Amino acid sequence: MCHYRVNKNVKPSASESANHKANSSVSKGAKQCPSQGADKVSTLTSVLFMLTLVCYTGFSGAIRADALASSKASTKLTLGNSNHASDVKGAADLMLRFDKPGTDWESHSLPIGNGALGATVLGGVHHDVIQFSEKSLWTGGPNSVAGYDFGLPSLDEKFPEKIANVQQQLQQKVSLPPKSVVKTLGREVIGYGSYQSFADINLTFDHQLEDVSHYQRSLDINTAVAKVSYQLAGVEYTREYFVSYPDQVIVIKLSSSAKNQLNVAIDLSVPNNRSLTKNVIVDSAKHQNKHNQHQINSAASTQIFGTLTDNGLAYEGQLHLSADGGKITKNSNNTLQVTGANSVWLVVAAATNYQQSYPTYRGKMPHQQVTTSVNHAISFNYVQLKQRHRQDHQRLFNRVNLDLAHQLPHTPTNELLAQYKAGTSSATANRALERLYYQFGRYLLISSSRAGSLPANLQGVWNKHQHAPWSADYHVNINLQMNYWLADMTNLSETNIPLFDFIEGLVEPGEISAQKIFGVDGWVMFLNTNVWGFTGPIAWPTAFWQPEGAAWMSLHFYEHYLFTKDESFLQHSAYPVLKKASEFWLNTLVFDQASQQYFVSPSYSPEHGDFTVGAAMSQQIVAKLLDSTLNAAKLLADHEMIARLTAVTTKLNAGLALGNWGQIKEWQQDLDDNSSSHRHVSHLFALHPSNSISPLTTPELAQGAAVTLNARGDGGTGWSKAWKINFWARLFDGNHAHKLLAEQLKHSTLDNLWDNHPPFQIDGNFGATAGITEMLLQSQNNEIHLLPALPEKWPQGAISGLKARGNILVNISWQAGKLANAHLLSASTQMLNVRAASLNKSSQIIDDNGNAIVSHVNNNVIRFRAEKNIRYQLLP
Ligand code: FUC
Repeated sequence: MCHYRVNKNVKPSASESANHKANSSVSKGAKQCPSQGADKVSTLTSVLFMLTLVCYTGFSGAIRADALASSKASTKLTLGNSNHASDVKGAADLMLRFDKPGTDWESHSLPIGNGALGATVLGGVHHDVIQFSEKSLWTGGPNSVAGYDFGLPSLDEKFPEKIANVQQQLQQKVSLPPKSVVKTLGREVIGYGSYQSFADINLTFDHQLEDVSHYQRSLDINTAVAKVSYQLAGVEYTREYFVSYPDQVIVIKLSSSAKNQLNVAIDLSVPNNRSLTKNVIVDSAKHQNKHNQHQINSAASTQIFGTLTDNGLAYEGQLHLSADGGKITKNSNNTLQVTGANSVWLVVAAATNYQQSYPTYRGKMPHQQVTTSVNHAISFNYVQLKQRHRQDHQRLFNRVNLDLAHQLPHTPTNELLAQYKAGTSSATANRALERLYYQFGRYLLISSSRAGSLPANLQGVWNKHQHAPWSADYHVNINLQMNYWLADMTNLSETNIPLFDFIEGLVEPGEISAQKIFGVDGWVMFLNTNVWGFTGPIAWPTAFWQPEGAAWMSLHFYEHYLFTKDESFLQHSAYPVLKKASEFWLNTLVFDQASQQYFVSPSYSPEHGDFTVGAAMSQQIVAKLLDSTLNAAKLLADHEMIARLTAVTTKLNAGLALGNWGQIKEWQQDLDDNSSSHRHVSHLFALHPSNSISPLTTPELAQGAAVTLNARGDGGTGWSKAWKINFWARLFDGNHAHKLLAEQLKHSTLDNLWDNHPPFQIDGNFGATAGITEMLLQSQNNEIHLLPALPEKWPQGAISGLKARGNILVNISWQAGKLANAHLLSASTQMLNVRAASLNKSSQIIDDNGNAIVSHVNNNVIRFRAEKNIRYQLLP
C-alpha cells in the first residue's frame, strides 16, 4: 500500500484544473508509488468527468430547458423552471449577516478557510482581530517535552495477556464496569498535544464603534467572501476577507469611498507558547503588478517565525501589505502603520515543517513555501485573486442547489435564528434558514477539507485555543465519520482526499498498535487520534475502548467506491486499507462454541453501560467491514481473502436483535434502559450509516429502531441530533427528521450557525447537511430513492446536483409534497432502480428528445437501463 504523504511544501497548483491540483497537491512522500498516485488521480478524473458535465454542459439547467421543450414535461416541470429562478436568487440569499461586530469568538466568528488555513472574522470597528489557524500547527507528538509513545504500549506491558484476562472475566461475569476494565486496558496519554491558533492579524483603525452607522458584517457562502462595511463622517468603509485555495493565502482588502481616508496599524501576534522572531520591513518604492500593470504606492511586510515550545515544530507566517495612496511607516512598537491610503490589501501565508509521515512527522522548513505563496499571490492584483478564489469555490459549491420555496428576509442571522426558536418567523423564512444551514454545511466542508492538508477536525480548521476542547482532534467513535457523510452525496468528492490521505497514514502506526496491543496482524485504532499517528487506547473509562474505529474509518473508502464506482481507487486505495482492517478482526474475533458464532470481545458501546461481549455496534461495524471487504475481494478476485472472509462472515453475529420492549438491543443481553436519553445511539449503526436495517428490507428491525429512537428522545448534543436526522430519514419519517433538524437549529446552533455540542464542534453541521440530503435522496440498497423522507413543512421545492451511489447525478423537484419530476445521469451504462412513493404503472422515463424509454414499474420502483452519460427524466 502506498501512503500518500501530505507534503506541506508542495502547494496546490495555480491551475484551476482540480485534476491537476489533486496531482500536484497529493504528493508522494517517503514511499513513492507513482502508479498509485496516478490511480488516485484517476479517481478524481472520473469524479471530475461527471462534474465537468454538470458545470460545463449545465446538466441541471439543460435538463430544465429540455424538459420545457417536451409537452408532457412542460406541464410537469414548472418547478424545474422556478428552480432556475432560485439559482439566480440563490446567490443573494446564501448569506450570514450581522449588524454588529462580533464579541465572542465561538458564536460570532464568520469562518473562512481553504482546508489548510482557517480564519475567523469578527469585524471590530476599532480593533479588527482576524484570528487564524493552520491545520498542522499542533503541540504534542514526537519531540514533545512530555514524551510521546503514539499511544502504543511496550511489549513489556503484555497487552495481549491483559486482553485475554478481560475476555476470561467476561466469560465468567458477563459484564464488567468500565472503571475496572480501564485499570487493565487503559493507558495514560503523554504528549498527545492540541491543535493551535497560528496567529492573529491585528488591524487597528482610528474609528470607534459608537461613531459609525450602517454597520454590516456578512459572509456570502456562495462566493466564500466575508465583508464588513460601515459609514463614518460621510465615508463608506469596506473590508473584504477570503482564504484562497488556488493561491494558498488569506486575503484582506480595506477600502474607503473617499480618497486618502484609510489609517490603520497592522500587526501579526502569536500565542505565548512558542518562540518568536518578527521582522517588519517597509519598502516604499513604487511597485508594478506584473499581471496587469496595476500600480501600488507602497508595500511592506511582516514576517513571524519560531518554534513551538512543546515540540519544536517550526512555523512561519508572512504578511504582505500593499497600499494604494498614502504611506506606510513602521511604528515604534514594530507594527506597520498605513496613513492616508485609498485602499489597502493584505496577503498572509502560513505553514509549518509538519509532514504527514510516521514516525517523525517533520518535513521541510516552511520558509520557502510561505515566501513562494506570498510572492505568487502578489503577482496578481486583488481583483484577480478574488476572481481565482471565487471560481475555485463555486466550482465545488454550485454543484448542488436546494430550493425550499423559501424567502430569506434581510434580517441578521442571529435574529432569524431567535425568531425560528421563538416560532415567530414565517414558514418561508424558516425554510430559508434551513436551506442556508444546509448549504453552510457544504460551505464549511469546502473551507476545511481540501487536498494537500489534513482532514476537517472537531472544529473543522478553526481554533483559537492552546488547549482546544478534546484537542480539536479526530474522534472516531462518530465525529470524524460524521464530518464526511456529506462529502460524496453532496457532490464534494474531492473533499475526501485529506481524509483518505490521513487514514492511509494511520495504517502503519495502526499495524504496530495491533501487534503491541493484541499481538496480531492488521491495523487498529481506538477512540481518537491526533496528527501524530496516535492509534492506542486512552484512559477515559466510558470511551477509551473503541477498536472498531479503524474498521469504521476504512468503510469510508468503500463508500467512496460505491459512490464513484472507481475501480482503480478500490484496488489501490480502498482495498489495502479495508483488507488490513479486516485482517485485524479475522485475527481477534472470538468464537463462541455454544452459539457457534463469532463475537467481538471485549466490547463497549459508546459511551455508557458496561463492558460485555458483542455489543451491537461492535458486531454491526465488523459485519459491515467484513462484508464490504468481501465484496471488494470478489471484484478484485482475491481468492484467498474471499475464502477467509466467507468462513467468518457466515458465522458472525450481526448485532441485530430485538429486546423485550421492542427495541434494537444495544447489548447481547437485554440490558437496555428505556428511560435512557444517552446521546450515543451507536447500536443503530446498522440503520445509518450502514444499511442492514431498513423499512424496506427488515421492517421489524426498522420498527425496533423507531422504538429505540423514541425512547432516547429528540434531545442530545449537536452531533447527536444531527445523527438522529439521518436515522429518521432512513426510517422514512420526514416529519420526525425535520423535528430533529428544528431541535438542532433551536438548541444546538450558535448565532454564526456553527454547531454547538456544546462547545462549538463542527460535526453537527456536517451531519445535519448529510441528514437533509438523506431526507431527499437515498441510494443505499441498490435503489435510488427519491424523497424518502419529505417533511410536510417542505411542500414544494427542488434539489439539483446530488450524487447517488453508482455515480449517478440526480435532480429532484416536488410539489404539494409529491414528486414532480426527477432527472438522472449515470456515468456508466447500468440498470437503475428508482423508487418514489408516487410511482405507478403510468410513470415514465423519457430521454432528451421526449421519447419514452422501456421501463418496468413494480411496487413504487421504476427500473430501466440508463446509458452512460445520457440524461433521463422521470415523470411520475
Ligand atoms: C465523543 C462524544 C462526545 C464528544 C467527543 C468529541 O466522545 O461522545 O460527546 O463529541 O466525542
